[in-house]
Amino acid sequence: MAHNTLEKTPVTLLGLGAMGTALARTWLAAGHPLTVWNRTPARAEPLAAEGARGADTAAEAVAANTLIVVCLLDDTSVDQVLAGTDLVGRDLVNLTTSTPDQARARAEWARERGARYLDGKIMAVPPMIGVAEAGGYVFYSGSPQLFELHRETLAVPAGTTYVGENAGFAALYDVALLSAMYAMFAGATHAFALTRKEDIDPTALAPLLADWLVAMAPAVHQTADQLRSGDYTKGVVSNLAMQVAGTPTFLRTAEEQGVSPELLSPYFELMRRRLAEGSGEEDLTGVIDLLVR
Ligand code: FVH
Repeated sequence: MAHNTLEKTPVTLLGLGAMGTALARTWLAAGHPLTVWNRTPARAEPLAAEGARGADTAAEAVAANTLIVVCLLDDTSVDQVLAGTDLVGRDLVNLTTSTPDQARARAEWARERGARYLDGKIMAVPPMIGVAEAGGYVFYSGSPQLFELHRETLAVPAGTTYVGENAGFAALYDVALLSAMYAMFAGATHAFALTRKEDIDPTALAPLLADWLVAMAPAVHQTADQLRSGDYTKGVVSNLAMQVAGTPTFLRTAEEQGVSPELLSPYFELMRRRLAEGSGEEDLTGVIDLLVR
């Protein structure tokens, strides 16, 4: 289908790594006039052939449009790339991974340079970009007016989830979800290690693991309800005392299988500490209080 590019918001994109390139292709496919710049110019060439305008410098790319999207390696590279650019009157959308404090500092940095700022954190890998059914989305935080103004353009590569005016919140949600993901990967790593030396096909274990993790995931809703009410015994099915009593079985199985318990032990230790405080009738929720003290 032909697109009328005159109706589409022009976009400048700085950073054409795996993610930047995927983003660029979706805006081009949707008919947005696109200006691109990358430190290594060769990465812009295929996109130029697909209709993007390649800028020679980051400053030239920033001068070309009002909406500037940045997708670089880290906050330091954002500093380096934007250093020589004039951001006055620009709408800066930064999709680069950072900490919440870095995002808030970048918002203030942009404001001092006369730009409006929106922080974005991408909950997707490059193949999910532009594929609506893949479920990828981007957390946005910062100026609500800027989000509304550019919502349609920002929704082209992936879904949009606005999480508040505090510019650090997109990064906080991002790191919270990814931290949970790494803990899940750690659990799966331990499970595969336990069975590694046996005549057990990992491809037979994998679907069982995946189904079990999916079945257990809704437990986070009960955790959230307990945190909100402050009653960690509400709706408890398997209390802390029972779960701690089971931990020697896990540790002994690891030993029997010749597997290091180093991924499991820190969590078990926290469970034991919470139990020692007299919280045996609670859920695991009380461990959160041990962490934030
Ligand atoms: N790829 C992924 O799976 C994840 C998914 C979730 C979000 N992340 C974040 O997205 C940012 C960009 O990631 P990426 O996948 O595009 O990363 P790379 O392919 O490594 O490309 C990095 C780009 O950054 C440029 N760059 C790096 N350092 C500098 C610098 N000092 N000055 C200028 N540009 C710099 C690099 O340029 P070049 O190497 O091609 O010259 C690439 O354009 C990132 O925050 C992820 O955490 C992706």
